[in-house]
Amino acid sequence: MAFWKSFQKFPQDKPNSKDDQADGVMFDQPWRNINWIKSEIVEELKEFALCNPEVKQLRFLMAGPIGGGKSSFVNSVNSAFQNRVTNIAIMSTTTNTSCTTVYKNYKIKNGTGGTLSFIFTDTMGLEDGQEHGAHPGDLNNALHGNLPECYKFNPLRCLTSQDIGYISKPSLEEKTHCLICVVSGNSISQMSNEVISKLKQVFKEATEIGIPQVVIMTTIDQVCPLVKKDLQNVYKSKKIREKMAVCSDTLSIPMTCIFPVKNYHEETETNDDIDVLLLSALKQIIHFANDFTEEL
Ligand SMILES: Nc1nc2c(ncn2[C@@H]2O[C@H](COP(=O)(O)OP(=O)(O)O)[C@@H](O)[C@H]2O)c(=O)[nH]1
Ligand SMILES: [Mg+2]
Repeated sequence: MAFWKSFQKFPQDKPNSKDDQADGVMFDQPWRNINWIKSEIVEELKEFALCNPEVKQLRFLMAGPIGGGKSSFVNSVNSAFQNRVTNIAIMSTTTNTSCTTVYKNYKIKNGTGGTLSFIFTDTMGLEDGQEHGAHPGDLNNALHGNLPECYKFNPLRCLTSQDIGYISKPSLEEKTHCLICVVSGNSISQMSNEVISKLKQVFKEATEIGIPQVVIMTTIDQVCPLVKKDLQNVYKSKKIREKMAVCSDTLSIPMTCIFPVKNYHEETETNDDIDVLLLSALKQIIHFANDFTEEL
């Protein structure tokens, strides 16, 4: 059975109040529950116990179109734990040039001198054309744990078992435990068929080896002004839900595995609501990955 089929069915939309019906933009009640108390979720994540003794660190592979917000997501999660806006993964100032060209691991500090029990691996974005962006074969390599750290992506060809640096016998810790596809909610509808097809190849490979997959939908502040004004409106906003449905249809990923977030992009100080939404998504990712390692 596919890993997501065991999750609860999607709750029914609640009917709107009269005022909201007049606007037609908000559900009366949020359709997903979020505990907006940051300290509680931070504690939960810091104390999280991994179930497979051979895996001391969960590995999350970030993939997605160029400019989707992969590097910003890593930075934002790190910022949420440090209580200050950090910049460990280089972000681009535009959405059409790839800053990330090497395969790089990012550990997240716990804020008290140690690191948390997971690492993100950031990858080059997927682009149109065979001579641009990450080669889907290399993302498949990364899923299997075959890519060495600091590997420089070559859009024209992927690493093979004949090449120097190829990890032919990866340890359980070198393998990916969750695939995180990061897309911008604001531009998902304009994503080209070629990029969608490259992404689907990676999802297919992950499905074949049983690796859980999630979609992080970024830029929700740009999708809905009511969410920009108050992030706690995220699961009341019809626009956000519509964009999530577009992500679900486009990438063939169930809604239960799609998480809308706002990354830090212009702020100089952290904000509890931004952090809670990021950390709630992270919590699900950690659970999916941990469940996966139990069966390895
Ligand atoms: N408004 C807004 N901008 C974002 C968000 N996430 C990322 N960005 C911006 O989108 C651009 C691309 O982000 P980046 O993390 O470099 O994308 P990557 O290519 O997938 O690593 C940068 O200019 C970010 O500041 C978000 O949630 N909201
Ligand atoms: Mg990047």
